[in-house]
Amino acid sequence: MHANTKAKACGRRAIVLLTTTALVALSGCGEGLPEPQADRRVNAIYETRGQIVSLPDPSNPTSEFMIHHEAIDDFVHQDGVMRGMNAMVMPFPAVADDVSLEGIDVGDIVVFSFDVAWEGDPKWKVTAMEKIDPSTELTFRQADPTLVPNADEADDTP
Ligand SMILES: [Cu+2]
Repeated sequence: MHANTKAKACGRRAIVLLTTTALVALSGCGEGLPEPQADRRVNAIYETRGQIVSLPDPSNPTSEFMIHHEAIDDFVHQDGVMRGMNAMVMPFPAVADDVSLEGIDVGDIVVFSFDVAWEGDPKWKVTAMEKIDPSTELTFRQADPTLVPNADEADDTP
């Protein structure tokens, strides 16, 4: 039942986020395209905006890739419940092979996607990243799942 809940969440995310990056999500959900890492099952993928706080530095093993991201209202937690993710400074320990951080600097405003694989290692991975207008004003607020369109109906789908 637990696995079913997660599979449902995965399908829903892929449909909601039908952007170019959603194609990556679909492959991660095991529908259609082959999964690049067969042992890392992706539960969902999310797109949000954020500001680069720090970049990984190969010469400093303790350095981290940190992004101050906006709230993700439709974020589904490991228990399958959509409680959202508040705006936060979040470490991203992994970046997909096809995502380049070249030209990305601390302070840049970006739109990016990351996938979530609760039982995977890493648990989340950046799957897309693009700089946006540096004058973009980000909003750092608490998550509010009630803002997600049709969230209730989707949760009740058999
Ligand atoms: Cu976060």
